[in-house]
Amino acid sequence: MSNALGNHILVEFMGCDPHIMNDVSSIERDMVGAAQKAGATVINSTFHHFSPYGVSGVVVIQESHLAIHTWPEYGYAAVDLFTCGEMDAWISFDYLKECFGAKQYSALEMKRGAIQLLTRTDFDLSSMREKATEWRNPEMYTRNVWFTDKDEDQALSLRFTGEVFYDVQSPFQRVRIMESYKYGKMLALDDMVMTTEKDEFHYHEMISHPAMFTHGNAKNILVIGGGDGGTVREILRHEGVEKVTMVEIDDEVIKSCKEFLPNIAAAFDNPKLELLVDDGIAFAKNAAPETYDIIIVDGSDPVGPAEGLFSVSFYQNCYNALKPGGILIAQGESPKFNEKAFSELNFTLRGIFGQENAPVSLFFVPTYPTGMWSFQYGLKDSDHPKKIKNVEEIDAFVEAKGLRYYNSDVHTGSFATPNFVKALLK
Ligand code: SPD
Repeated sequence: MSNALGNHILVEFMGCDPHIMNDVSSIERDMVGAAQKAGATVINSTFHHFSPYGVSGVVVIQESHLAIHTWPEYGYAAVDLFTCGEMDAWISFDYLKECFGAKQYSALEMKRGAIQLLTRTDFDLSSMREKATEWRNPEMYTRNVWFTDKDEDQALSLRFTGEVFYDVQSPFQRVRIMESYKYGKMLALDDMVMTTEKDEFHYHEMISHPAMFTHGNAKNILVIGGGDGGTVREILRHEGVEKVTMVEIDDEVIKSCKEFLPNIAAAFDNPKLELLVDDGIAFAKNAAPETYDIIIVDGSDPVGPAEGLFSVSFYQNCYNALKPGGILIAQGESPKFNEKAFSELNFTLRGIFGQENAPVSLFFVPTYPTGMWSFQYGLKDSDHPKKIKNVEEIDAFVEAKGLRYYNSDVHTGSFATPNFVKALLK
């Protein structure tokens, strides 16, 4: 009989593959695998990714727990293998060493709960038996793997199943399609949620229809970004549209969404669409003056390849490429999450289009940090989108197309500006 309740191995894994150390999904799989390899019964797993670097997680096993904290930038993982009973945690150690590609390692083994120091008091176990039987079923363990989109101070976390359908580092960004429990499959670029199966309609209906109905007769439309295809799908619902040119810089976004998010990437075969895999910033610079009725900038957040989509020169080029009466609409960030980017973009648009010609529309996306998001407009002598004349036409369209977010009330209401937003825009 052992003279201790448990055995604790404190492990230092060094020189590990930094990409693995930053990949919450594969770390969860490896930690659960390490437990199972050693014959443990897994009860549940909880893993979180921290932006930009690091993963923490625990696998609770009937024989105690396995825990990890990683520092990808140092290729380092601190791992605890705490076991009791007959389980040999060194089997888990060997398994993880291989999975993480650790070049160096050290381990400190210590006994926990020295019997000589403890006094035993037995409980009445009869009421606990049913629960204990459940725990013994290894197929029933719960996984808690969390994807977190965050800045330094706040975050949005989605629990995902751990399934990763697509994971490619393109020349521009890491493109992933993962599965979340609540919102279905999700496109993430680097560590930011772009769209999900279950709430994509909020964003895609609101980036498209308010501008289309404000204009009233848009025929030639330019979409910059929007590689998932949701924006062009909505624009092409309008029968009067003659041509949509879409310029997406990253082919991996298009490929991944065509394969795994076909309901969003649903209009790529439409003959009115010209799809260019190219730099949208350069495209706008070279565009012929007064060409487009509407320009839509469906870009990512202002880091990485989308940074230039927030610059003065880019919006000046868009202004030039719009016809008189044309409308620009841009992904405008959040007044509660990226206050600086939100207000700077509005300042830029007011400087180019005029003080009264850069209204902001607010809408709700449950899978973006804070949930409150915006589109920002540049009106080149067009009507103000708040003053809609075609309510019946809008509502008939909404009904016919089965829209789930946009309607004429939402159209007008989205241009109402809360006081704290007004203050940000001063
Ligand atoms: N933080 C998310 C910013 C929105 C980026 N665009 C989403 C693309 C959907 N077509």
